[in-house]
Amino acid sequence: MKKFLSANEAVAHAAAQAGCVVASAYPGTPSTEILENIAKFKDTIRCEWAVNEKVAVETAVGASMAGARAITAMKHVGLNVAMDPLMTFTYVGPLGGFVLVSADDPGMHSSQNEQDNRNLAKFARALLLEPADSQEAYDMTLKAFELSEKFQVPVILRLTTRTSHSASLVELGDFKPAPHPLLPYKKNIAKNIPVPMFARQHRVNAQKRTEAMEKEANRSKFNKVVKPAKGVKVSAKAKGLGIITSAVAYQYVREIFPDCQILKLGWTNPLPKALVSKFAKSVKKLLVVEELDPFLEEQIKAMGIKVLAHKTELNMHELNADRIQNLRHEILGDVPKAKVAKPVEGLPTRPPVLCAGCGHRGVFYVLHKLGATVTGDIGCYTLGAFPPLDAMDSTICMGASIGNAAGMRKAGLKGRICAVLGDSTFFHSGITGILSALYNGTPVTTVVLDNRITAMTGHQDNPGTGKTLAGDPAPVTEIGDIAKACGYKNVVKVSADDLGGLEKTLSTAMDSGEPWLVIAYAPCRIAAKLTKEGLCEVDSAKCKACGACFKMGCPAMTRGKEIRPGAFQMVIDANQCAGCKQCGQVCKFGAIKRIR
Ligand SMILES: Cc1ncc(C[n+]2csc(CCOP(=O)(O)OP(=O)(O)O)c2C)c(N)n1
Ligand code: SF4
Ligand code: SF4
Ligand code: SF4
Repeated sequence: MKKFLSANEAVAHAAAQAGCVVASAYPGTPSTEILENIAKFKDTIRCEWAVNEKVAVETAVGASMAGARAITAMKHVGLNVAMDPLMTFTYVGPLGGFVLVSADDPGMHSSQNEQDNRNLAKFARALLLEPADSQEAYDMTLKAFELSEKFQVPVILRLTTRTSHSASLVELGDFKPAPHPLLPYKKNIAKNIPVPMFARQHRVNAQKRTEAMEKEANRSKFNKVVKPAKGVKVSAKAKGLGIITSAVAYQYVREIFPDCQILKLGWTNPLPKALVSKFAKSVKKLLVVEELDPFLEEQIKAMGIKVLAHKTELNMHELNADRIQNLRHEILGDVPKAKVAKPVEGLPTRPPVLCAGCGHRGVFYVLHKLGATVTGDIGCYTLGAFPPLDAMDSTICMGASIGNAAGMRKAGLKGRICAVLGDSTFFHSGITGILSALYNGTPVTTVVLDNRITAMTGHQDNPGTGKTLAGDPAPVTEIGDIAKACGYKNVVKVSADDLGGLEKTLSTAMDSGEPWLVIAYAPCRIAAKLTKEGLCEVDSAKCKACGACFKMGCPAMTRGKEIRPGAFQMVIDANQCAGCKQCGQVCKFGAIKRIR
């Protein structure tokens, strides 16, 4: 059976076919659809959104220890959160096959950095597979469970945005999803409790395991020499040039260097050194093309193999065929430089904005008005950093807002300071932050923008939504209850659409010299399907074109009539307005009315 699948979907199908029993993940672009598609096989795979990547990995580790095949998936930065269990599980080793999908984001389409997690796979002494398309994502995932059991090693499957999100035909074997039989669990403290006396032996075993894996990598069908296709004319300058490449970079190399010998690597840690040496000897000149860090190149050079140097910069941002053409232009000089299409001049730019009626908008409007230094976090609300809201000073990683605010306060920064994060981020890694601030007596005001969904990654459920990934009812965890249980005395819930209430609460909190937790509540308009809930209108007879409402930056607001030079009345686009009434609260002239 053939299906048109993205690599994320292909991984899900392969997990089902491999008889995976447990799947646990935390959403993050470009990995999110892996678990969402695994959930379609919920009759055979128990799948769940964990509250963060560390818990997701720990859940999969537990399942593997119990003898079940398990998979976990995350975006690249998620692996930073999960490194602690991984770094020790790699010593202990799986029983049931354990596969961790890391979806990296070269070019930072939707991330704060573009770290190359192949380095983390090597660091963790894990087995690393790098598919170049959906078929390989499928084949490698299937094989990954076997390899994990054979070598008792965590297997990391490294996808990237391009592979995760582009679709191609996948030949799926005929299969009926069925759980793989559990491998028998036996209590074994020497294996599963790495106190130093056991861990030292694990370390030695990990070394031996790496050597055994390398031998198999040299024979693996995922590492192969690809010769020019029949009938392809070899350019005189390309004769004798060999290229080592992996993952999606292979697709660009194949397109731009169709007349060269290619060593296409799919199993890249441990590096199949014998195969690399043999290939290097078979060619006159060797080039390495890979996306992001010189992960392969540095190891190949360390083997004493000469690799062609080039000025064309490749180890940063996402690769594409144009960049590889420029490389060929530099090295062989038999193709022109790629023409870079320029954007059409004069078109207005369209910066990303919070949706019309988004509850986050009012909070940032008020924080800006109060002149607060705002340590931000990761979610839709990061958009509060941009004009006209202009109300965020920092964003580092999920959960960092509270620690950042505490650090600023401890450093002696004067004035109002406020940490802002979303509900999913609070559950992910905010709880420890508020606890630490309270314990250390740091007067931090934390605002949780509680829209009851993990919005930015496409509206996934979380412990506050009352629903699991499978759609079953779940207990609703109240953020205020957590704060109170931590010992917070000042816990207040305000409507995020009530600008007056927000201003009063936030100024009191920030000026109090005490730790506060403020919950600004408004459901995400998109997730709760409230985009047509109401409608506001501007009375042009009353609008004085003062411009105050434009400072909210709602995309439903447009410029109307110019009644004085440079002064425009505001007009509300009825197709976009969600009727949140936030703008009406800033108009001193009473010109904005809710009409529905
Ligand atoms: C460690 C890590 N995991 C996952 C992500 C992907 N991600 C970005 S924002 C976000 C959560 C946003 O949800 P929430 O905090 O509720 O804010 P909202 O988008 O709903 O406003 C996630 C999971 C990430 N950036 N970092
Ligand atoms: S009421 Fe005002 S702020 Fe709210 S969506 Fe409509 S135009 Fe935007
Ligand atoms: S998706 Fe929801 S939380 Fe995100 S900007 Fe839109 S309304 Fe706000
Ligand atoms: S705040 Fe009121 S008066 Fe000023 S531009 Fe907006 S609608 Fe017109």
